[in-house]
This record gives sequence, structure tokens and C-alpha cells, in this order.
Amino acid sequence: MKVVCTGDWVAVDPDGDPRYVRTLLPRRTAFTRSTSSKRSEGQILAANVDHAIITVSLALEVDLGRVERFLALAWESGAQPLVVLSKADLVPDPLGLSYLVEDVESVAPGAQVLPVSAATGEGVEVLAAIVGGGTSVLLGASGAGKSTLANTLLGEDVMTVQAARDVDGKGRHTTTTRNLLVLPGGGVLIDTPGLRGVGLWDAETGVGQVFAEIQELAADCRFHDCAHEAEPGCAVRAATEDGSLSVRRLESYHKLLRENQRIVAKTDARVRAEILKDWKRKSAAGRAALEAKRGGRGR
Ligand SMILES: Nc1nc2c(ncn2[C@@H]2O[C@H](COP(=O)(O)OP(=O)(O)OP(=O)(O)O)[C@@H](O)[C@H]2O)c(=O)[nH]1
Ligand SMILES: [Mg+2]
Ligand SMILES: [Zn+2]
Repeated sequence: MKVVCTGDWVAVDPDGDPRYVRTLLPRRTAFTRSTSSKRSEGQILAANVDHAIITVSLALEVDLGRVERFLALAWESGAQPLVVLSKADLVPDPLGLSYLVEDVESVAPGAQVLPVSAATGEGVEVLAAIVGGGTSVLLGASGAGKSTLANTLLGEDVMTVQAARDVDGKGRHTTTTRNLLVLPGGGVLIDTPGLRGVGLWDAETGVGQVFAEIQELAADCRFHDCAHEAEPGCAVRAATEDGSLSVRRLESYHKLLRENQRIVAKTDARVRAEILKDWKRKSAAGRAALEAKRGGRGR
């Protein structure tokens, strides 16, 4: 059975119970993360998303590794990612703000980075234009200001907003369900509960897209399967030596790739174990049926 999730398009019988889904339309995109549970499937957070809005609060120091992780999932989903630097009013120095934007831009090739403030209205018009077409999802940590942005874009307070804890700036997980909101100017917006981190889910292509410049450099490595670890003639490591590629970025790339490989291997092992269990169960049932038949004949 397929589970319907936020963003899915379904067909219902106009004369029947509207809760009864007749057909689930094929998903164009799916934002999938790994779950801690023992299931072998990833969890689909949202389907048919056109714009994945990765919301990063400027109230805290920006964690570039986390941005890269969200970007990998977004690219993998098929949606176009956009990084919103929220609470831009908390960085009053324009030069400081432009440095922050540049920093995030350097880890987000192919994605727009937009400073936004719900408090002053900065960037809101640009964001409204982007979300005015198709389906968008707000992603990010609790307290990042996702629901505040949703309310700003809606022009009314639909979502509950709560102050982040003062001491550590951490959120309170105010939003607990995924909410699909229809925007007045067109477009659909999904507000989601804050995610501290997201586990990758078979996201090798997505990881490649986040680190596009590393993949480009890799074309000049001596070995076509170079892992950029200790191989001679590695163009990627050469770039970290001449400073054109940051060591942090290369390490982050390796880390996400390794994590992804672990998850893929674990899933494969789990799928194999499930098949084996199923086969054992079936063959045990088959044996029992055979015994019963034999027993019946004997009597
Ligand atoms: N200074 C400032 N504060 C903001 C801005 N946007 C949101 N906040 C504050 O940030 C806090 C958290 O905002 P929420 O919108 O509830 O955050 P959220 O991302 O929806 O959090 P969860 O629902 O827990 O995931 C609230 O106190 C907001 O008032 C902004 O543009 N500037
Ligand atoms: Mg919220
Ligand atoms: Zn290399």
C-alpha cells in the first residue's frame, strides 16, 4: 500500500467519501530522508515540490555543513533549492550581511541565496515571486522562522509562531505537523516541523550537485575513479593546496558521500534480510501444509 503524503495529488470520487483516495498520481519529485526506524524505506517529507526553501536563521552562526546536507536532499528530490537566510534584520551591518551571503553562496552552486526578514520585509517580495508558482516547502531547524515566513507570505497569521529559547537560540518545535497552505497570489506552500538534522537517503546525485565544483575539478584527476584521498595527480587536492577549494568543503563532501554509502549498504542488507525472512516464512508455511496433507492421508 502506498502512503499519501503532503504535496501528493490524488483523485477522489466526487460522489463518494472525499477521504477515500481512488488514485495516487505519480510523484514528480519526492523529498526523502532516512528514518531511525528499522524500515527499509526512507520517509517522504513532501511530494511534488518545485522549490525547496532551506531556511537558515542569521540569529545563530551559520552551519555550512548543515546547509550542504539540506541542499543534497533538495537536489536529490528533484526540486530547485533556494537558501533563505532568515532574520536578516539581526545583521544590521550591510557589509557583514553580504559576507554571510557570499559564504553561503560558495557552498550552494546552482541555488539562489536570499537574505529575508519577516520583521523589516527585506527579501519578502522576491521570495513571494518565487513561491507564487508551483509548490514550495519550507525546511530548516526549529526556530529558523519558517512559520513566520509562511504567515508573511499568506498575509495573515495562520501558523503559530513562538519565540526561540533566549539562551541558546534553539527552537521549541512549535510546528508539529506538515501544513499545506494555499497562497493568495497563487502557489502552494508547505510549512514543516523543524528538523535538527536530516539523514541522507540514497542521495549520491544530490551530493554531487551540491559539490559541483569538486566534480568539475575531478575531471582533471589522473585517475578517473580518483577518491581525492591520497592518489597522485589529484586535481581536487591540488585545489585545496592552492586555496581555491576549502579543506572544510572537501571534508564535508567526503563525509556526506561516506554517510550516503553507509545508508545504501545498510538498506541493501535490510532488504536482503527481509527477503530471506519472507522466504523462510513461506517455506515454513509450505512445509506445514505438506505435513498436514501427509498427516491427513495417513489417517
Ligand atoms: N528578528 C526576527 N525574528 C524573527 C523573524 N522571523 C521569525 N522570527 C522569530 O523567530 C522565532 C521562531 O519563529 P517560528 O516562525 O516559530 O520558527 P519555525 O521555523 O516555524 O519553528 P518550528 O515551528 O519550531 O520549526 C519567533 O520568535 C519569531 O518571532 C525575523 O525576520 N526577524
Ligand atoms: Mg513553525
Ligand atoms: Zn582526485
